[in-house]
Amino acid sequence: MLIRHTPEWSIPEREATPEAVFLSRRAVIAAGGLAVAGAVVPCIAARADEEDPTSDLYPATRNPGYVLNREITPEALNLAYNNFYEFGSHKQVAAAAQALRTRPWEVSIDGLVEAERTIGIDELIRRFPLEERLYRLRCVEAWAMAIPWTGFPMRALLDFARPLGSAKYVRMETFLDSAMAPGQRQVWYPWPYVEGLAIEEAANDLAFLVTGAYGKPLARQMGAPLRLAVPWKYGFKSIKSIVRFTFTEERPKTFWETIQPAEYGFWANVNPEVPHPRWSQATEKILGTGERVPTVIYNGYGALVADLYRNMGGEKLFM
Ligand SMILES: Nc1nc2c(c(=O)[nH]1)N[C@H]1C(S)=C(S)[C@@H](COP(=O)(O)O)O[C@H]1N2
Ligand SMILES: [Mo]
Repeated sequence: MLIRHTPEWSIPEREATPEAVFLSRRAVIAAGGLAVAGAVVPCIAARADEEDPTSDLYPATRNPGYVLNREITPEALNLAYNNFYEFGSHKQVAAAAQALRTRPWEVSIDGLVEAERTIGIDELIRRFPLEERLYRLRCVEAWAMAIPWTGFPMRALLDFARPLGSAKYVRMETFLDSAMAPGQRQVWYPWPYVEGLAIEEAANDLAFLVTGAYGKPLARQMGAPLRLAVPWKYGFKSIKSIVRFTFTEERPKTFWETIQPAEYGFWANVNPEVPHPRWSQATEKILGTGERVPTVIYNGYGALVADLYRNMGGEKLFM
């Protein structure tokens, strides 16, 4: 029998649980109780940094083409509030995620490509010039952050992968290791986490493969050593800890689409006018500020991406 599982973000009282707990902790920090963030969070970051064989690449030069009209989310907040179901279906996964072993780490490129191959993460990262970009992140749960990512355009990976003309999509997969990631022992989830993009989306300037954030190698809880950032789409499209890129003719079935097809589609472009079946997407909470602001179509990136979807009537572009 298929167990119908409800994702954590669909629990109606979600506003009242982990986030409220977190934000009240923030209030403590703001009031001078720095011991909490000071003692715990930077240690987590420092550990990831020390062990990383690519630390010499950071900080990378900021690309001035990507600017924000909101403040960067404080790093400590970003390190302590994550969605990474491999380490738990709640936001406080940072400590558990330190079990993620990020070396050795191999990335496979397969499917409809000129030549399938596997490449070590350090060789992969060093192939491409890294740059910093300031991007928004809008979770489907209606909270938002703004993050200084470091990485390289996904188009550079496409050039390296040399997909065949018949490839229409790129499917991405997260690691699978339930000994390391306790969430993967929750067998009702369709592990490994899978996401996908149309080739044209992956080739868009905005699609970014992330190797770092806040001027250093990516923290484990943020999806080290390699994740996606597609800021015009809901956050669940931005898959973490990628081990595989597969080029396909058929549209891949994603993790959340497999779990709840009526609520989480393939395209998942941000749109304030298309509510989630169980809550509005009209506004979003900017984490760390207490502010709630109107959501913008394509999360404000329409000038760069709206053309991708011009002739796609009939597709559910916004779920
Ligand atoms: N492998 C994997 N990738 C994932 C997730 C996940 O649970 N597992 N969560 C997604 C969701 S819902 C969001 S909002 C973002 C959160 O990224 P952050 O924790 O760095 O803010 O990662 C996305 N990528
Ligand atoms: Mo999300």
